[in-house]
Amino acid sequence: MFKVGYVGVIGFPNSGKSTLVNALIGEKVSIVSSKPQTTRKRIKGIATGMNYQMIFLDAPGIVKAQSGLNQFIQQEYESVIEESDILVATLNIDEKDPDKLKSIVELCVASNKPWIPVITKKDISAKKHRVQILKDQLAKYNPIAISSDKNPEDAKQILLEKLIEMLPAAESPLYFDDIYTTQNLREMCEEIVREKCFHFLHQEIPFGLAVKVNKFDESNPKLIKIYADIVLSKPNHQSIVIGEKASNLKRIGQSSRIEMENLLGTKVFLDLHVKVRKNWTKQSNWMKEFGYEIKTL
Ligand SMILES: Nc1nc2c(ncn2[C@@H]2O[C@H](COP(=O)(O)OP(=O)(O)OP(=O)(O)O)[C@@H](O)[C@H]2O)c(=O)[nH]1
Ligand SMILES: [Mg+2]
Repeated sequence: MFKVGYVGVIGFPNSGKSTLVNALIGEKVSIVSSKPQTTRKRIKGIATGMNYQMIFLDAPGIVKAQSGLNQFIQQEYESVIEESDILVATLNIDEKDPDKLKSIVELCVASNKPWIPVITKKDISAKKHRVQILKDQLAKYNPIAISSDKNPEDAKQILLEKLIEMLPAAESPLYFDDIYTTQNLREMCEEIVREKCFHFLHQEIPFGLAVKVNKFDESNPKLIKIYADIVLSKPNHQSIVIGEKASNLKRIGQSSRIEMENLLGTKVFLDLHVKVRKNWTKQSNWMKEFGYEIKTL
């Protein structure tokens, strides 16, 4: 019997959702950073086996908001919960706030869907004692502890097997077995630049930052030319992103280009500019332009 289903990965910002999805799929489908709110739009990652296909929906971290970019993010993880057959809830052992644990359990129970709590970052040695505490607290939901960053093999296999058991039966897979994400190359390149911005910039800047690829020129298969903008919501962030003698922009560009070359398997020419669209995170037309469209009910 073949099995197919959507597995929504939910949790608070920075709890290790994207790292877990990448580890389960064995490919980098979703960008990762040490700063919260890295993922903004669900990322689809696909794992296909002999008798199953799992479509992981890597959701943005849980936030509450009435407007702007955070409202989009809230709608996004809420619809991931709605559209999933199974939920995986990530709970990181270094989370200090006990209410977060409670609220994620409540969210999963209220969804009426089968779900698995996954205790993440179990390799953080200073917090090792928290693994058992969380396991005890979640005992009735059969949690799995994992360190997706380090050596995930054992726990990853157990988690995959549990998920396969829970998948609904289906006639056939939804995607060809060599497809591991539904993102196109343009979107993946935008996300790569955004990840490098998270890496090289201060915490407060990336929230108001979007990346837009304006042109993706594949006419020369040996050198793909990519023209992209880093768009900021605050004018005073421009000089910080560019840096002294353009040092930050150069670092962001260089490491983005290397990763794009790996992804595309060819040389890349990357033309990167910094622009300001004041308060774009609060304006629906600009948000839509950058791919973050709020649904009106
Ligand atoms: N030590 C350790 N760090 C981890 C592990 N998993 C993730 N991290 C780190 O935790 C940080 C956040 O990881 P992400 O995967 O981006 O977390 P996320 O839940 O997707 O975050 P948002 O998209 O912002 O909601 C990164 O710095 C990761 O390297 C783990 O198993 N062990
Ligand atoms: Mg993420």
